[in-house]
Amino acid sequence: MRLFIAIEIPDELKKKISCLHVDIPGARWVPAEQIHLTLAFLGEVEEGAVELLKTELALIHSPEFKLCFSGTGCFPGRHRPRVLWIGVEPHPHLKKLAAMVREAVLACGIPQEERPFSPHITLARLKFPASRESGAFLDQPEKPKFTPFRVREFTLFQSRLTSQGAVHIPIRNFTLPPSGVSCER
Ligand code: 2AM
Repeated sequence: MRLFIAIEIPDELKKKISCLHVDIPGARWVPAEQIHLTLAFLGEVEEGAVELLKTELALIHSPEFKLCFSGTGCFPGRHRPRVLWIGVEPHPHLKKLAAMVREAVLACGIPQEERPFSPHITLARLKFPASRESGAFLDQPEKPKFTPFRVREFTLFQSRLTSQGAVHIPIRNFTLPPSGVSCER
């Protein structure tokens, strides 16, 4: 099965984020219900390895934290935007969680990319080269603001590819232990 591990975004916030949608030629906007913060993408994993993966993920002991948003941006760069996103502040506990998830996945013999974790929430994937509209979206003088929220768990998802696009199915949630730490604002 095709798997990934992510932080779920509260429904209220998903709705607000999806209000950022504007008309950009060739853009596929992520539907509100699928908005998430990816911690690790696993790709195809044999069914037999999923139980071990759950066991490894359940061993993760990383404190809960407050997730704060930064401005919008794109991958790989302004000259050739393919993915539009909202940035997420790299709270040390978020970086620690992503590193521990990565270790757990590797411990199951599932390969992971070498590139460093760059926390973001994908808004849209672009089919065409840079357009006036994508430039205007990234240059909005009024940056979107979203209320931070406390991350108390992370989730193992299955991504089922269908003719209507991917369907994300939560397989299991993993709770993070409480912490009194909040983000600097
Ligand atoms: P991203 O949008 O946060 O970059 C579920 O499919 C998630 O896994 C996607 O939202 C995407 O995260 C990430 N993903 C999907 N396909 C991927 C791939 N081939 N390589 C790396 N990450 C991928």
